[in-house]
Amino acid sequence: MHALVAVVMGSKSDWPTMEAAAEIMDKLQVPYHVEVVSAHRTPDKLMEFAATAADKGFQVIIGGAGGAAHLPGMLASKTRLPVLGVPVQSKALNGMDSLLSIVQMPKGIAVGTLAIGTAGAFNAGLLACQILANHDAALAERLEAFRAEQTQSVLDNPDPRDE
Ligand code: RP5
Repeated sequence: MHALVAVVMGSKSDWPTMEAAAEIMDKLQVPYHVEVVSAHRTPDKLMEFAATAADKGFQVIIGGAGGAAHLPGMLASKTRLPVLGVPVQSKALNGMDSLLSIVQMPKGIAVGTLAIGTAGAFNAGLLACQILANHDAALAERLEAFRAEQTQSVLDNPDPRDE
């Protein structure tokens, strides 16, 4: 099936974080594409990727990067597709640098910024599924089932001392 979501990241080193986005999309059966596209090291590739993403059939782009994390904003500047930004946790500043780089977009070009690290990556995948579910009833059902299962799991395990 054709990939509807593009998951791009600045470096291979971002994959241990970004695979959380793939995890939830696998669970919800949403086809995605994964690729390293660096704003700093491969700027021409970045521009080309973003400029052609909509024509390739992608509907959402997830961009993960750490440090001076220009990737999501630069992607957003060259595509009308919704871009979800994931701040990867950096070693020097624990991801605060990544977060502020991604979240502080000037007015006029939007990036939806998620939390730092794997929770943000997972939620970016989840949010991409929610966006797609507006026009996909079967996916909407799978999303409802995922949420019901999550709720039930919490209700079934109220004692915090249990494993
Ligand atoms: C960013 O620099 C990447 O997104 C990554 O989070 C960070 C470090 O990259 P590597 O030096 O590990 O390739 O561009």
